[in-house]
Amino acid sequence: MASAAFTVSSPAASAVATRSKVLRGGKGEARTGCRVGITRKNFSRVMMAVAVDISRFEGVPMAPPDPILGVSEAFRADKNDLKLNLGVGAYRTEELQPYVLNVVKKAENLMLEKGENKEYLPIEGLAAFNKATAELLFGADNPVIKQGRVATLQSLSGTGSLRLAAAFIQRYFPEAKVLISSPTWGNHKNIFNDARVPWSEYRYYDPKTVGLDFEGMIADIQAAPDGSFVLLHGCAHNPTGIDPTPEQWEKIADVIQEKKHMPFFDVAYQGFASGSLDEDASSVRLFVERGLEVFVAQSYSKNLGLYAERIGAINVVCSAPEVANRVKSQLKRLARPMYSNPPIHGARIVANVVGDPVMFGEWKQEMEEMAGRIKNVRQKLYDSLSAKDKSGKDWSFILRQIGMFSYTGLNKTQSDNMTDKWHIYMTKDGRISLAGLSLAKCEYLADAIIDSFHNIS
Ligand code: KET
Repeated sequence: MASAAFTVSSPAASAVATRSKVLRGGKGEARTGCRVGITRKNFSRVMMAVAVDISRFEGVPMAPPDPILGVSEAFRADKNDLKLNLGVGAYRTEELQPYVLNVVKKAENLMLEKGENKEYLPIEGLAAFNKATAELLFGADNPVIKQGRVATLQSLSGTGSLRLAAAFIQRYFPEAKVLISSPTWGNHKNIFNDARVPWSEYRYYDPKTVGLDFEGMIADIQAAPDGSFVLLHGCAHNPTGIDPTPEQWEKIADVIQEKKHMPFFDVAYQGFASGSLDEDASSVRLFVERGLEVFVAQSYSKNLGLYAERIGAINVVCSAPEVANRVKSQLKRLARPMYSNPPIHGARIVANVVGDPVMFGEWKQEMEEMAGRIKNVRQKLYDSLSAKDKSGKDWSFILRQIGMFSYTGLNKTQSDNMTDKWHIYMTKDGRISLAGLSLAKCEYLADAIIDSFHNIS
Protein backbone atom coordinates (compact mmCIF):
# COMPACT_ATOMS: atom_id res chain seq x y z
CA MET A 1 0.00 0.00 0.00
CA ALA A 2 1.17 3.49 -0.77
CA SER A 3 1.47 5.45 2.44
CA ALA A 4 -0.31 8.44 1.00
CA ALA A 5 0.21 11.82 2.50
CA PHE A 6 -3.14 12.80 0.93
CA THR A 7 -6.45 11.07 0.67
CA VAL A 8 -6.97 8.83 -2.30
CA SER A 9 -10.65 9.14 -3.07
CA SER A 10 -11.57 9.31 -6.75
CA PRO A 11 -11.02 6.40 -9.13
CA ALA A 12 -8.64 8.62 -11.09
CA ALA A 13 -6.58 9.35 -8.01
CA SER A 14 -6.49 5.70 -7.08
CA ALA A 15 -5.37 4.90 -10.61
CA VAL A 16 -2.54 7.39 -10.12
CA ALA A 17 -1.66 5.74 -6.85
CA THR A 18 -1.67 2.30 -8.40
CA ARG A 19 0.29 3.58 -11.36
CA SER A 20 2.86 5.13 -9.04
CA LYS A 21 3.47 1.71 -7.57
CA VAL A 22 3.99 0.28 -10.98
CA LEU A 23 6.28 3.11 -12.01
CA ARG A 24 8.25 2.57 -8.88
CA GLY A 25 8.50 -1.14 -9.37
CA GLY A 26 5.27 -2.36 -7.83
CA LYS A 27 6.30 -3.32 -4.33
CA GLY A 28 8.67 -0.33 -4.35
CA GLU A 29 10.91 -1.89 -1.71
CA ALA A 30 11.69 -4.89 -3.82
CA ARG A 31 13.24 -2.82 -6.58
CA THR A 32 14.73 0.12 -4.74
CA GLY A 33 15.47 -1.57 -1.49
CA CYS A 34 13.66 1.17 0.40
CA ARG A 35 10.03 2.11 0.71
CA VAL A 36 9.01 5.14 -1.36
CA GLY A 37 5.49 6.37 -0.71
CA ILE A 38 3.58 9.14 -2.44
CA THR A 39 4.21 12.43 -0.71
CA ARG A 40 3.38 15.95 -1.79
CA LYS A 41 7.04 16.37 -2.67
CA ASN A 42 7.23 13.64 -5.23
CA PHE A 43 3.58 13.75 -6.43
CA SER A 44 4.35 16.13 -9.29
CA ARG A 45 7.05 13.76 -10.49
CA VAL A 46 4.57 10.92 -10.48
CA MET A 47 2.00 13.01 -12.35
CA MET A 48 4.60 13.95 -14.91
CA ALA A 49 5.64 10.38 -15.38
CA VAL A 50 2.00 9.39 -15.80
CA ALA A 51 1.44 12.27 -18.23
CA VAL A 52 4.49 11.41 -20.31
CA ASP A 53 3.69 7.74 -20.36
CA ILE A 54 -0.06 8.29 -20.25
CA SER A 55 -1.08 5.08 -21.96
CA ARG A 56 0.55 1.92 -23.14
CA PHE A 57 -1.50 2.42 -26.31
CA GLU A 58 0.12 5.73 -27.34
CA GLY A 59 1.65 4.00 -30.35
CA VAL A 60 -1.69 2.66 -31.58
CA PRO A 61 -2.94 4.88 -34.40
CA MET A 62 -6.59 5.28 -35.37
CA ALA A 63 -7.56 2.70 -37.96
CA PRO A 64 -9.41 3.85 -41.06
CA PRO A 65 -13.09 2.89 -41.28
CA ASP A 66 -13.75 -0.40 -43.08
CA PRO A 67 -14.43 0.32 -46.77
CA ILE A 68 -17.68 -1.69 -46.65
CA LEU A 69 -18.96 -1.91 -43.06
CA GLY A 70 -17.74 1.66 -42.41
CA VAL A 71 -20.24 2.84 -45.04
CA SER A 72 -23.11 1.58 -42.87
CA GLU A 73 -21.73 3.53 -39.91
CA ALA A 74 -21.62 6.74 -41.98
CA PHE A 75 -25.16 6.03 -43.25
CA ARG A 76 -26.50 5.70 -39.70
CA ALA A 77 -25.02 9.10 -38.81
CA ASP A 78 -26.70 10.88 -41.78
CA LYS A 79 -29.98 12.56 -40.76
CA ASN A 80 -31.20 13.38 -44.31
CA ASP A 81 -34.51 11.74 -45.27
CA LEU A 82 -33.34 10.96 -48.79
CA LYS A 83 -30.47 8.79 -47.60
CA LEU A 84 -30.02 5.38 -49.16
CA ASN A 85 -27.61 2.65 -48.05
CA LEU A 86 -26.26 0.78 -51.07
CA GLY A 87 -22.99 -0.08 -49.33
CA VAL A 88 -23.11 -3.44 -47.64
CA GLY A 89 -24.45 -6.46 -49.52
CA ALA A 90 -27.47 -7.12 -47.34
CA TYR A 91 -30.94 -7.87 -48.67
CA ARG A 92 -33.75 -5.43 -47.88
CA THR A 93 -37.45 -5.61 -48.65
CA GLU A 94 -39.12 -3.21 -51.11
CA GLU A 95 -39.75 -1.06 -48.00
CA LEU A 96 -35.98 -1.15 -47.42
CA GLN A 97 -36.34 -3.11 -44.21
CA PRO A 98 -34.14 -6.06 -43.15
CA TYR A 99 -35.71 -9.40 -44.03
CA VAL A 100 -35.84 -12.57 -41.95
CA LEU A 101 -36.85 -15.46 -44.18
CA ASN A 102 -40.14 -17.14 -43.23
CA VAL A 103 -38.45 -20.51 -43.44
CA VAL A 104 -35.85 -19.34 -40.93
CA LYS A 105 -38.58 -18.28 -38.50
CA LYS A 106 -40.21 -21.67 -39.00
CA ALA A 107 -36.99 -23.53 -38.28
CA GLU A 108 -36.37 -21.38 -35.20
CA ASN A 109 -39.86 -22.12 -33.86
CA LEU A 110 -39.22 -25.81 -34.31
CA MET A 111 -35.94 -25.50 -32.45
CA LEU A 112 -37.68 -23.70 -29.57
CA GLU A 113 -40.36 -26.39 -29.41
CA LYS A 114 -37.73 -29.09 -29.20
CA GLY A 115 -36.07 -27.18 -26.34
CA GLU A 116 -32.58 -27.76 -27.66
CA ASN A 117 -29.63 -27.22 -25.35
CA LYS A 118 -26.71 -24.82 -25.59
CA GLU A 119 -23.85 -27.24 -25.02
CA TYR A 120 -20.55 -26.62 -26.80
CA LEU A 121 -20.36 -27.98 -30.30
CA PRO A 122 -17.37 -30.12 -31.25
CA ILE A 123 -14.50 -28.10 -32.79
CA GLU A 124 -15.64 -29.16 -36.26
CA GLY A 125 -19.19 -27.95 -35.68
CA LEU A 126 -22.62 -29.56 -35.91
CA ALA A 127 -22.46 -32.89 -37.75
CA ALA A 128 -25.90 -32.44 -39.35
CA PHE A 129 -24.85 -29.01 -40.62
CA ASN A 130 -21.56 -30.25 -42.04
CA LYS A 131 -23.35 -33.02 -43.91
CA ALA A 132 -26.05 -30.67 -45.23
CA THR A 133 -23.64 -27.95 -46.29
CA ALA A 134 -21.32 -30.27 -48.22
CA GLU A 135 -24.30 -31.89 -49.95
CA LEU A 136 -25.72 -28.52 -50.91
CA LEU A 137 -22.42 -27.47 -52.39
CA PHE A 138 -21.25 -30.59 -54.20
CA GLY A 139 -24.61 -32.32 -54.71
CA ALA A 140 -25.70 -35.17 -52.42
CA ASP A 141 -24.74 -37.83 -54.97
CA ASN A 142 -21.31 -36.49 -55.66
CA PRO A 143 -18.73 -39.32 -55.42
CA VAL A 144 -16.42 -37.12 -53.30
CA ILE A 145 -19.06 -37.17 -50.58
CA LYS A 146 -19.83 -40.86 -50.94
CA GLN A 147 -16.12 -41.66 -50.78
CA GLY A 148 -15.54 -39.49 -47.69
CA ARG A 149 -13.03 -37.27 -49.50
CA VAL A 150 -14.29 -33.93 -48.20
CA ALA A 151 -13.00 -32.36 -44.99
CA THR A 152 -15.82 -30.05 -43.86
CA LEU A 153 -15.60 -27.79 -40.85
CA GLN A 154 -18.35 -25.45 -39.73
CA SER A 155 -16.75 -22.06 -39.25
CA LEU A 156 -17.54 -18.42 -38.64
CA SER A 157 -19.44 -17.67 -41.83
CA GLY A 158 -17.63 -16.98 -45.10
CA THR A 159 -15.02 -14.68 -43.58
CA GLY A 160 -14.04 -17.06 -40.77
CA SER A 161 -13.90 -19.98 -43.19
CA LEU A 162 -11.61 -18.06 -45.53
CA ARG A 163 -9.46 -17.01 -42.59
CA LEU A 164 -9.14 -20.58 -41.35
CA ALA A 165 -8.13 -21.77 -44.82
CA ALA A 166 -5.61 -18.92 -44.99
CA ALA A 167 -4.10 -20.05 -41.68
CA PHE A 168 -3.89 -23.58 -43.08
CA ILE A 169 -2.13 -22.34 -46.22
CA GLN A 170 0.30 -20.31 -44.15
CA ARG A 171 1.14 -23.33 -42.00
CA TYR A 172 1.38 -26.06 -44.63
CA PHE A 173 2.24 -24.14 -47.81
CA PRO A 174 4.44 -21.32 -46.50
CA GLU A 175 6.08 -20.89 -49.90
CA ALA A 176 2.83 -20.61 -51.84
CA LYS A 177 1.08 -17.45 -52.84
CA VAL A 178 -2.57 -16.80 -53.44
CA LEU A 179 -3.82 -15.20 -56.64
CA ILE A 180 -6.84 -12.98 -56.22
CA SER A 181 -8.92 -11.27 -58.87
CA SER A 182 -8.55 -7.57 -59.63
CA PRO A 183 -10.81 -6.25 -58.29
CA THR A 184 -12.15 -8.47 -55.53
CA TRP A 185 -14.15 -8.30 -52.30
CA GLY A 186 -12.16 -5.84 -50.18
CA ASN A 187 -11.72 -8.17 -47.24
CA HIS A 188 -9.83 -10.86 -49.20
CA LYS A 189 -6.63 -8.84 -49.04
CA ASN A 190 -7.03 -8.24 -45.30
CA ILE A 191 -7.60 -11.92 -44.68
CA PHE A 192 -4.43 -13.03 -46.45
CA ASN A 193 -2.39 -10.13 -45.07
CA ASP A 194 -3.37 -10.97 -41.50
CA ALA A 195 -2.65 -14.66 -42.09
CA ARG A 196 0.75 -13.68 -43.55
CA VAL A 197 -0.01 -15.35 -46.85
CA PRO A 198 1.53 -13.56 -49.83
CA TRP A 199 -0.89 -12.69 -52.62
CA SER A 200 -0.91 -11.07 -56.01
CA GLU A 201 -3.67 -10.14 -58.42
CA TYR A 202 -4.81 -11.61 -61.69
CA ARG A 203 -6.60 -9.46 -64.25
CA TYR A 204 -10.37 -9.89 -64.17
CA TYR A 205 -12.30 -6.75 -65.00
CA ASP A 206 -11.92 -4.87 -68.26
CA PRO A 207 -13.22 -1.29 -67.93
CA LYS A 208 -13.25 -0.89 -71.71
CA THR A 209 -15.77 -3.67 -72.27
CA VAL A 210 -17.20 -3.48 -68.73
CA GLY A 211 -16.78 -7.23 -68.90
CA LEU A 212 -14.36 -10.02 -68.09
CA ASP A 213 -10.73 -9.66 -69.18
CA PHE A 214 -10.58 -13.37 -69.92
CA GLU A 215 -7.27 -13.30 -71.84
CA GLY A 216 -5.63 -11.32 -69.05
CA MET A 217 -7.02 -13.65 -66.41
CA ILE A 218 -5.72 -16.77 -68.15
CA ALA A 219 -2.33 -15.19 -68.86
CA ASP A 220 -1.84 -14.18 -65.21
CA ILE A 221 -2.88 -17.57 -63.85
CA GLN A 222 -0.52 -19.16 -66.35
CA ALA A 223 2.36 -16.90 -65.35
CA ALA A 224 2.04 -17.60 -61.61
CA PRO A 225 4.48 -20.03 -59.99
CA ASP A 226 3.29 -23.66 -60.20
CA GLY A 227 1.29 -24.74 -57.18
CA SER A 228 -0.18 -21.32 -56.41
CA PHE A 229 -3.62 -21.01 -54.85
CA VAL A 230 -6.16 -19.36 -57.15
CA LEU A 231 -9.02 -17.65 -55.37
CA LEU A 232 -12.18 -17.77 -57.48
CA HIS A 233 -15.65 -16.43 -56.78
CA GLY A 234 -17.96 -19.42 -57.25
CA CYS A 235 -20.74 -17.23 -58.62
CA ALA A 236 -21.90 -13.60 -58.60
CA HIS A 237 -18.41 -12.11 -58.54
CA ASN A 238 -18.10 -9.34 -55.97
CA PRO A 239 -17.84 -6.44 -56.80
CA THR A 240 -18.18 -6.70 -60.59
CA GLY A 241 -21.21 -9.00 -60.97
CA ILE A 242 -19.42 -10.57 -63.95
CA ASP A 243 -18.95 -14.35 -64.03
CA PRO A 244 -17.08 -16.48 -66.56
CA THR A 245 -19.26 -18.45 -68.98
CA PRO A 246 -19.34 -22.27 -68.63
CA GLU A 247 -16.86 -22.54 -71.53
CA GLN A 248 -14.54 -20.03 -69.86
CA TRP A 249 -14.74 -21.97 -66.59
CA GLU A 250 -13.53 -25.06 -68.50
CA LYS A 251 -10.52 -23.12 -69.79
CA ILE A 252 -9.78 -21.72 -66.33
CA ALA A 253 -9.83 -25.28 -64.99
CA ASP A 254 -7.49 -26.39 -67.81
CA VAL A 255 -4.84 -23.83 -66.84
CA ILE A 256 -5.20 -24.45 -63.13
CA GLN A 257 -4.79 -28.18 -63.71
CA GLU A 258 -1.84 -27.69 -66.05
CA LYS A 259 -0.07 -25.46 -63.56
CA LYS A 260 -0.84 -27.73 -60.58
CA HIS A 261 -2.46 -24.75 -58.90
CA MET A 262 -4.96 -25.22 -56.09
CA PRO A 263 -8.44 -23.83 -56.82
CA PHE A 264 -9.83 -22.00 -53.81
CA PHE A 265 -13.49 -21.01 -54.17
CA ASP A 266 -15.29 -18.36 -52.19
CA VAL A 267 -18.99 -19.21 -52.40
CA ALA A 268 -20.90 -16.44 -50.64
CA TYR A 269 -23.88 -16.20 -52.99
CA GLN A 270 -25.03 -19.73 -53.82
CA GLY A 271 -28.59 -19.37 -55.14
CA PHE A 272 -28.39 -15.62 -55.38
CA ALA A 273 -26.83 -15.39 -58.84
CA SER A 274 -29.25 -17.47 -60.90
CA GLY A 275 -31.85 -18.24 -58.26
CA SER A 276 -30.81 -21.93 -58.51
CA LEU A 277 -28.59 -23.53 -55.87
CA ASP A 278 -27.32 -26.19 -58.28
CA GLU A 279 -26.58 -23.85 -61.15
CA ASP A 280 -24.65 -21.52 -58.86
CA ALA A 281 -22.51 -24.43 -57.65
CA SER A 282 -21.65 -25.63 -61.14
CA SER A 283 -18.26 -23.88 -61.24
CA VAL A 284 -17.14 -25.69 -58.08
CA ARG A 285 -18.57 -29.01 -59.27
CA LEU A 286 -16.72 -28.73 -62.56
CA PHE A 287 -13.36 -28.63 -60.77
CA VAL A 288 -14.37 -31.47 -58.46
CA GLU A 289 -15.46 -33.64 -61.42
CA ARG A 290 -11.98 -33.27 -62.84
CA GLY A 291 -10.63 -34.99 -59.75
CA LEU A 292 -8.85 -31.89 -58.45
CA GLU A 293 -8.26 -31.09 -54.83
CA VAL A 294 -10.23 -27.95 -54.04
CA PHE A 295 -10.83 -25.50 -51.20
CA VAL A 296 -14.32 -24.01 -50.84
CA ALA A 297 -15.44 -21.44 -48.28
CA GLN A 298 -19.23 -21.16 -47.88
CA SER A 299 -21.48 -18.56 -46.33
CA TYR A 300 -25.17 -18.51 -45.38
CA SER A 301 -25.24 -14.77 -44.73
CA LYS A 302 -26.94 -13.87 -47.97
CA ASN A 303 -28.85 -16.87 -49.26
CA LEU A 304 -30.52 -17.64 -45.92
CA GLY A 305 -30.22 -14.09 -44.60
CA LEU A 306 -28.26 -15.33 -41.56
CA TYR A 307 -25.79 -12.43 -41.58
CA ALA A 308 -25.37 -12.08 -37.84
CA GLU A 309 -25.47 -15.80 -37.04
CA ARG A 310 -21.99 -16.21 -38.56
CA ILE A 311 -22.67 -19.52 -40.18
CA GLY A 312 -20.59 -21.03 -42.97
CA ALA A 313 -18.04 -23.74 -43.63
CA ILE A 314 -14.67 -24.55 -45.07
CA ASN A 315 -14.60 -27.63 -47.30
CA VAL A 316 -11.43 -29.24 -48.59
CA VAL A 317 -11.86 -31.86 -51.29
CA CYS A 318 -8.95 -34.29 -51.01
CA SER A 319 -7.60 -37.10 -53.16
CA ALA A 320 -8.43 -39.81 -50.61
CA PRO A 321 -10.47 -40.18 -47.39
CA GLU A 322 -7.36 -40.67 -45.32
CA VAL A 323 -6.00 -37.33 -46.61
CA ALA A 324 -9.30 -35.63 -45.80
CA ASN A 325 -9.07 -36.95 -42.24
CA ARG A 326 -5.61 -35.51 -41.79
CA VAL A 327 -6.56 -32.15 -43.31
CA LYS A 328 -9.64 -31.96 -41.10
CA SER A 329 -7.59 -32.77 -37.99
CA GLN A 330 -5.28 -29.83 -38.77
CA LEU A 331 -8.14 -27.44 -39.49
CA LYS A 332 -9.57 -28.36 -36.08
CA ARG A 333 -6.18 -27.78 -34.54
CA LEU A 334 -6.09 -24.29 -36.06
CA ALA A 335 -9.66 -23.46 -35.03
CA ARG A 336 -9.32 -24.52 -31.38
CA PRO A 337 -6.95 -21.75 -30.22
CA MET A 338 -8.62 -19.16 -32.48
CA TYR A 339 -12.26 -19.50 -31.41
CA SER A 340 -12.49 -22.99 -29.91
CA ASN A 341 -15.74 -24.10 -31.54
CA PRO A 342 -18.42 -22.46 -33.67
CA PRO A 343 -21.87 -21.10 -32.71
CA ILE A 344 -24.82 -23.49 -32.79
CA HIS A 345 -27.91 -21.46 -33.64
CA GLY A 346 -27.29 -20.80 -37.34
CA ALA A 347 -25.96 -24.33 -37.83
CA ARG A 348 -29.23 -25.78 -36.56
CA ILE A 349 -31.25 -23.50 -38.81
CA VAL A 350 -29.32 -24.58 -41.91
CA ALA A 351 -29.41 -28.26 -40.93
CA ASN A 352 -33.17 -28.10 -40.35
CA VAL A 353 -33.97 -26.20 -43.54
CA VAL A 354 -31.73 -28.20 -45.85
CA GLY A 355 -32.57 -31.50 -44.15
CA ASP A 356 -36.34 -31.15 -44.43
CA PRO A 357 -37.80 -31.47 -47.96
CA VAL A 358 -40.74 -29.13 -47.23
CA MET A 359 -38.65 -26.38 -45.69
CA PHE A 360 -35.98 -26.84 -48.35
CA GLY A 361 -38.62 -26.16 -51.01
CA GLU A 362 -39.84 -23.10 -49.12
CA TRP A 363 -36.31 -21.77 -48.88
CA LYS A 364 -35.74 -22.15 -52.61
CA GLN A 365 -38.95 -20.27 -53.28
CA GLU A 366 -38.01 -17.41 -50.97
CA MET A 367 -34.56 -17.25 -52.49
CA GLU A 368 -36.08 -16.97 -55.95
CA GLU A 369 -38.27 -14.15 -54.68
CA MET A 370 -35.25 -12.29 -53.28
CA ALA A 371 -33.26 -12.84 -56.49
CA GLY A 372 -36.35 -11.76 -58.47
CA ARG A 373 -36.73 -8.51 -56.53
CA ILE A 374 -33.11 -7.67 -57.23
CA LYS A 375 -33.59 -8.40 -60.93
CA ASN A 376 -36.60 -6.07 -60.98
CA VAL A 377 -34.72 -3.14 -59.47
CA ARG A 378 -31.81 -3.86 -61.83
CA GLN A 379 -34.18 -3.56 -64.79
CA LYS A 380 -35.86 -0.43 -63.41
CA LEU A 381 -32.52 1.24 -62.74
CA TYR A 382 -31.43 0.49 -66.30
CA ASP A 383 -34.73 1.81 -67.69
CA SER A 384 -34.49 4.99 -65.61
CA LEU A 385 -30.88 5.64 -66.64
CA SER A 386 -31.63 5.02 -70.31
CA ALA A 387 -34.67 7.30 -70.26
CA LYS A 388 -33.06 10.14 -68.33
CA ASP A 389 -29.55 10.17 -69.77
CA LYS A 390 -29.59 12.05 -73.08
CA SER A 391 -25.88 11.56 -73.75
CA GLY A 392 -26.33 8.28 -75.59
CA LYS A 393 -24.27 6.32 -73.06
CA ASP A 394 -24.97 2.59 -73.13
CA TRP A 395 -26.05 1.46 -69.64
CA SER A 396 -26.79 -2.13 -70.67
CA PHE A 397 -23.80 -3.45 -68.70
CA ILE A 398 -26.06 -3.11 -65.64
CA LEU A 399 -28.34 -5.78 -67.09
CA ARG A 400 -25.44 -8.09 -67.91
CA GLN A 401 -24.16 -8.05 -64.32
CA ILE A 402 -25.59 -10.60 -61.90
CA GLY A 403 -26.05 -11.06 -58.16
CA MET A 404 -26.53 -8.48 -55.47
CA PHE A 405 -24.34 -5.75 -56.89
CA SER A 406 -23.85 -3.44 -59.78
CA TYR A 407 -20.38 -2.16 -60.56
CA THR A 408 -21.27 1.26 -61.93
CA GLY A 409 -17.87 2.37 -63.20
CA LEU A 410 -18.09 5.52 -61.03
CA ASN A 411 -14.66 6.50 -59.70
CA LYS A 412 -13.85 7.57 -56.16
CA THR A 413 -14.61 11.28 -56.67
CA GLN A 414 -17.87 10.44 -58.40
CA SER A 415 -18.77 8.00 -55.60
CA ASP A 416 -17.99 10.74 -53.08
CA ASN A 417 -20.43 13.01 -54.94
CA MET A 418 -23.09 10.31 -54.70
CA THR A 419 -22.74 10.40 -50.93
CA ASP A 420 -21.95 14.05 -50.25
CA LYS A 421 -24.55 15.55 -52.56
CA TRP A 422 -27.17 12.83 -52.93
CA HIS A 423 -26.88 10.98 -49.58
CA ILE A 424 -26.43 7.70 -51.41
CA TYR A 425 -24.00 5.52 -49.50
CA MET A 426 -21.87 3.12 -51.54
CA THR A 427 -18.34 1.76 -51.61
CA LYS A 428 -15.69 3.98 -53.16
CA ASP A 429 -14.93 1.49 -55.92
CA GLY A 430 -18.26 2.41 -57.55
CA ARG A 431 -20.15 -0.67 -56.34
CA ILE A 432 -23.82 -0.36 -55.41
CA SER A 433 -25.81 -3.05 -53.65
CA LEU A 434 -29.05 -3.48 -55.57
CA ALA A 435 -30.30 -5.58 -52.65
CA GLY A 436 -30.59 -2.30 -50.73
CA LEU A 437 -32.55 -0.53 -53.49
CA SER A 438 -36.32 -0.32 -53.97
CA LEU A 439 -38.28 0.29 -57.19
CA ALA A 440 -39.44 3.58 -55.69
CA LYS A 441 -35.85 4.84 -55.33
CA CYS A 442 -34.60 3.87 -58.81
CA GLU A 443 -35.31 7.23 -60.44
CA TYR A 444 -33.61 9.17 -57.65
CA LEU A 445 -30.60 6.85 -57.93
CA ALA A 446 -30.52 7.30 -61.72
CA ASP A 447 -30.49 11.11 -61.31
CA ALA A 448 -27.60 10.82 -58.87
CA ILE A 449 -25.60 8.49 -61.11
CA ILE A 450 -26.12 10.69 -64.19
CA ASP A 451 -25.09 13.82 -62.26
CA SER A 452 -22.00 12.12 -60.82
CA PHE A 453 -21.00 10.50 -64.08
CA HIS A 454 -21.32 13.57 -66.32
CA ASN A 455 -20.57 16.47 -63.99
CA ILE A 456 -17.75 15.09 -61.86
CA SER A 457 -14.50 13.80 -63.31
N1 KET B 1 -17.00 -13.56 -49.71
C1 KET B 1 -17.53 -12.58 -50.47
C2 KET B 1 -17.21 -12.57 -51.91
C3 KET B 1 -18.36 -11.64 -49.88
O1 KET B 1 -18.88 -10.71 -50.67
C4 KET B 1 -18.63 -11.67 -48.50
C5 KET B 1 -19.45 -10.62 -47.87
C6 KET B 1 -18.08 -12.73 -47.76
C7 KET B 1 -17.26 -13.64 -48.39
C8 KET B 1 -18.27 -12.91 -46.29
O2 KET B 1 -19.51 -12.86 -45.79
P1 KET B 1 -19.81 -13.49 -44.34
O3 KET B 1 -20.88 -12.66 -43.79
O4 KET B 1 -18.55 -13.46 -43.54
O5 KET B 1 -20.22 -14.88 -44.62
N2 KET B 1 -19.67 -9.51 -48.42
C9 KET B 1 -20.52 -8.41 -47.96
C10 KET B 1 -20.43 -8.08 -46.52
C11 KET B 1 -19.05 -7.80 -46.01
O6 KET B 1 -18.27 -7.06 -46.63
O7 KET B 1 -18.74 -8.34 -44.93
C12 KET B 1 -20.25 -7.21 -48.87
O8 KET B 1 -19.39 -7.28 -49.77
O9 KET B 1 -20.95 -6.20 -48.72
